[in-house]
Amino acid sequence: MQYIYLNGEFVESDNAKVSVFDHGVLYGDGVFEGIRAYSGRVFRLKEHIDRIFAAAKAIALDIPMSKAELAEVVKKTCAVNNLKDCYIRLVITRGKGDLGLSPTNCDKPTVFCIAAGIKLYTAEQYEKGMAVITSVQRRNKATIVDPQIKSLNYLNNILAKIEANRAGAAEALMLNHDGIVTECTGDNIFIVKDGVIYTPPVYIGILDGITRRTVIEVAAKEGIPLKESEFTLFNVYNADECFLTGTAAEAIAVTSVDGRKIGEGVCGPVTRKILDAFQKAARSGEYGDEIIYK
Ligand code: PXG
Repeated sequence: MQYIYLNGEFVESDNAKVSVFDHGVLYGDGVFEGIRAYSGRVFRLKEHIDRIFAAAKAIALDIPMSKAELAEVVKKTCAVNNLKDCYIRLVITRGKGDLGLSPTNCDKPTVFCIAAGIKLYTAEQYEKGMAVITSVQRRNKATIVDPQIKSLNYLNNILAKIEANRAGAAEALMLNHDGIVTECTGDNIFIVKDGVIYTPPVYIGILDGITRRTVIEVAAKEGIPLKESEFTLFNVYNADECFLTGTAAEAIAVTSVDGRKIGEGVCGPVTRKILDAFQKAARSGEYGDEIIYK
């Protein structure tokens, strides 16, 4: 039996229901986090909690509990389900209201948390890497809905993902309105050229990914130079290596973009090193918030 945290209690998944009047459903009005636990520890929990509080602040949503209480919800959801390695989805919506856009009639936010088994990529998938296409969908401008807000409104990215699916590619790369590379639909992007790793800066309109932050730290520890700088598709096509990072994928090689082979067309040595170092760090407990199991 899977138990879901929903507004203060744990309920069986079949009974975990939100109202059709919830503004999360009606308008995509809310925020979420995708988190992972490794060996009974929630990876970078404090950063995920800080990020969801920052996103909520940006959309003027008051989370009805403290950061410590919300962190406890995440850990308890894992513990109640006896999950040690899992994927965690934490969602906070504006709550139940009426049919108008205005949230004034939404009395209290809906808070739920799901912990579920995670589908891992195989060693072969990591080795072979994946094909990516560039989407015609531009990434949201930071002046419209800032991509730093991990909001429930992901249509922009979903349209790009549909395009990737139709093209038989695993992911879609998105550009900003100036044609600068931003990120993929649910992952940040890195390229490697002449031994240097490059990744777009947050200000061009991307999610400040927690895996991305970890990769930046890991690269420093491994002595691999890394620069946050703007680049175009030209730089991606002509990179020696390209990889994506995200909570689900960790770090996975991109071996072709828009039909152009990247480097040797396999997971390159820098990507390999980053992935190994990332997985070691994630499982070391160094960044993990321990879950107490009863
Ligand atoms: N960019 C975007 C647009 C994302 O949504 C990332 C980058 C990577 O961020 P993190 O913090 O995970 O390194 C994301 C993350 C899901 C799901 O279930 C979505 C994400 C992560 C995990 C699961 O859809 N988005």
